Amino acid sequence: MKTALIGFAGAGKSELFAALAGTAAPSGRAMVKVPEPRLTPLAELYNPPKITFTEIELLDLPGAAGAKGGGLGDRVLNEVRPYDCLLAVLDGFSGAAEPLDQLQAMEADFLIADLAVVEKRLERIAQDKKKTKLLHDPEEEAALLQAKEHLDLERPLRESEALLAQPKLRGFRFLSAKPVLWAWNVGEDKLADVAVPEAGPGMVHIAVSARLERELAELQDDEERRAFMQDLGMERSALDQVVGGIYNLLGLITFLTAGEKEVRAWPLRAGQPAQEAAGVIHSDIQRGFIRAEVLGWEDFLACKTFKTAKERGLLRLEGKEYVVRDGDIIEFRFNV
Ligand SMILES: Nc1nc2c(ncn2[C@@H]2O[C@H](COP(=O)(O)OP(=O)(O)O)[C@@H](O)[C@H]2O)c(=O)[nH]1
Ligand SMILES: [Mg+2]
Repeated sequence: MKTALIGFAGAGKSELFAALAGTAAPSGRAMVKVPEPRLTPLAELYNPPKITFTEIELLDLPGAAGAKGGGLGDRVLNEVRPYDCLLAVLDGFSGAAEPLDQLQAMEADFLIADLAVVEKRLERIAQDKKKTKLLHDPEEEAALLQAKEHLDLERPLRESEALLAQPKLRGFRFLSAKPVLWAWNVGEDKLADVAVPEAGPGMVHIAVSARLERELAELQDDEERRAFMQDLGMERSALDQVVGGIYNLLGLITFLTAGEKEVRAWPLRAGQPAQEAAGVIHSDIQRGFIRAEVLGWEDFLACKTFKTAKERGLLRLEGKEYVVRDGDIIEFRFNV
């Protein structure tokens, strides 16, 4: 869940970063708590000393990152390469450049950078082939040629499920293969009536005002924040939209654990079985998995306590193949 901000200079990346990370965070890198309102009733029930949220690692490259009108630059592109997801900020407030032009310029930079990687590798393969057949991996070469064909058509790799699933391509960490959350940073007065494009394969669009969000993040009081949002007609905070977008793009759901010591939210890829969920907590729990005691979120809300849930037969015993659902409260039984 490592996410990097990207965009041309002055697009509002640092402003948005400050809004998401909380203004107290030093600029550059931050762990951002994923809002999880379902932890509140669980915390009220158990009153534990520890309430733990899932966190997203957020990177805002310091310094001049990409000149307006120019490209993003190799330094920026290389630094975001290890990240799972890109939060691409488009300047829609200053009027300096059309946000759609910025989006297309960034897409072009991703494609050109990926093509350069593919071509360099293919050249290397051609050289190796001349020297000795032993070094040659025909599957890798075929995969690279397919990727090249796709990129030559000016299509980002994230649009091809087959290429994304190709194990021989994974190690290259292609930029155009990364899921992108496009944040249209519009002027504070236009927030209410801006329309962003529909989501596409591997991409989601949100409208934010980084400036307003930063001011919002500075308010300590929840009530004050709610009033501020209501006054401005803001339905969801940038944090909620960004987190929602990232979870969407990465195909993540949340499961919960609850007890006297800690209540906690955990991320899991949708469709994963209980034994994988156990592994998110600890490899010992995964290895020694016996069964999972599961209470669905709606059932918890209806029962209020685990005792009542048990009496009503809603506390389920599930095996390792059980596919975890969003909001499941799980207690794992295991032996080590
Ligand atoms: N009016 C307005 N100004 C903004 C907004 N977002 C950023 N800015 C300003 O634009 C300038 C560049 O923003 P910054 O976050 O530093 O851009 P970065 O280069 O992408 O990190 C700063 O002076 C910000 O205060 C916005 O939503 N509205
Ligand atoms: Mg900046």
